[in-house]
Amino acid sequence: MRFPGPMAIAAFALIAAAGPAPAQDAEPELSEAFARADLNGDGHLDVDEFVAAIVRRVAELDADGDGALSIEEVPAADPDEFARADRDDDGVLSLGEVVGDRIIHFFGADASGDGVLTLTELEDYAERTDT
Ligand SMILES: [Ca+2]
Ligand SMILES: [Ca+2]
Ligand SMILES: [Ca+2]
Repeated sequence: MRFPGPMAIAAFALIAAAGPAPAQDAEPELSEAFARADLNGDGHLDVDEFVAAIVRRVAELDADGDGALSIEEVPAADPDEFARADRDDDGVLSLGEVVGDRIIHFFGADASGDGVLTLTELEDYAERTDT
C-alpha cells in the first residue's frame, strides 16, 4: 500500500485537520480537507476556495494572533519546508508567504489545467509526489 509522500502531506498540512498527521491517516485527511475546503460543495476546488481554506487555517493556527505563523504554531510543519516558505527570513510565515508557498501546489495538482481541483487530481498529485 502506498501513502502520499511527505511533500504532498506538507502541501496540504495547512488545510488538513489540526495536529501532526501520521502517514496512515493521510488519505482520509486529504478527502476530509478537500470536503472542508469545497465551500459550495460542487466537488471542485477553485483558487478562491483554496486560498480561503489557507486563510482560515492560518487564523486557526495563529495562537498568538499576530497574523503570522511561527514554527511552534505549525506543529506538523517540516522545518526545511518552513524555512523555504519564509522568504524574508524573519522566522515567521506571513499570510502572503503561506499562500505563495501553497498556491504552487494548487497548480501542480491541476493536471487537467482547468483551474479547479477534483479530489482525484489531489489524490493523483499526492501519489506523484510520493517519495
Ligand atoms: Ca502567530
Ligand atoms: Ca517571513
Ligand atoms: Ca482540474
